[in-house]
Amino acid sequence: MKYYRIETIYGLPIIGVETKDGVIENITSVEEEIDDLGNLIKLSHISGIPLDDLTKKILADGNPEILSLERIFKDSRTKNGDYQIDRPIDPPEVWAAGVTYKSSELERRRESDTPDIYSNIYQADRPEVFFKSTEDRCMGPFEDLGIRSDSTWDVPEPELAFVIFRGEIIGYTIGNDMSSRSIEGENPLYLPQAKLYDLSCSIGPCFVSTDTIKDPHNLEVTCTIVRANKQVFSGTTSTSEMARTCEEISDWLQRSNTVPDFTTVLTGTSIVPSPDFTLAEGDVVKIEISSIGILENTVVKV
Ligand code: DO4
Ligand code: MG
Repeated sequence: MKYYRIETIYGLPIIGVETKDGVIENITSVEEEIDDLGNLIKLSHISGIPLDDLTKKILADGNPEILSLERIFKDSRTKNGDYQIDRPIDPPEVWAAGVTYKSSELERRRESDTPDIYSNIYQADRPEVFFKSTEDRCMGPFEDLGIRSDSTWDVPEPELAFVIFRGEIIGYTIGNDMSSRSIEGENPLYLPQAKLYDLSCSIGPCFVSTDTIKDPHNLEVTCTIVRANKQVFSGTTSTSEMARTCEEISDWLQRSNTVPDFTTVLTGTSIVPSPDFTLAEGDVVKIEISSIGILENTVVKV
């Protein structure tokens, strides 16, 4: 099932569950204490009932309010109206894996004076895992995303993301690992500055449980960038091209490193715009992953 976190015009948070294409059932209208996805996930953990089964039971036992996803998206895009979509969860930490796809390795070799480090890590047992974002730098759907004022070459990185609870992967969302290629290309030791700055990450639009996505390694990923109403970039890939599994990344991340519940992990990109492309203020970046949805953000300078 797909879980959306929505804020109503009265400032009340609700959890909407997409039970049919475009149809949202408001689970909070049935159980008012379930106004946060974290509460529902904790309840599922305590009761031992799988998340989607518990959700179906709660919805079937009540009379949930029905909402339209199209309407919620329209309100959120215009930042006007009764419903504003939020990040599906508040991640206390966001981590990311890198060079998990061949194309990422090749593109980074091209931009770097030390290309071998990328080939080495692509082949090594230990993956590249880096700290990507804090909760306050991680944005939600339809919010602004940043490009650094001291960077000259900037790209979005469309990535499948997974969410960890009690050490286990419990579901998936979409992540945008915004990156400065000029800063990373100058020296790989600048990676934290290329990756972590104001508005440098987004997740959403929803959370999909592992009960629903049983195989995360066969999802289609598409990224489009629209500038002044004209599409200026489009790329497609599949998570089947990923050289590592989500479980493997999660295992390496958590070796001698306890991560808090709802830590979110981006799994790497394989869609890289050509070297003559850089993001500009006002660009709209849309990332679509099959079985999840579309994460849309607008670019601003920070
Ligand atoms: O090594 C730099 C970062 C790689 C990355 O973010 C990716 O491959 O997605
Ligand atoms: Mg990345």
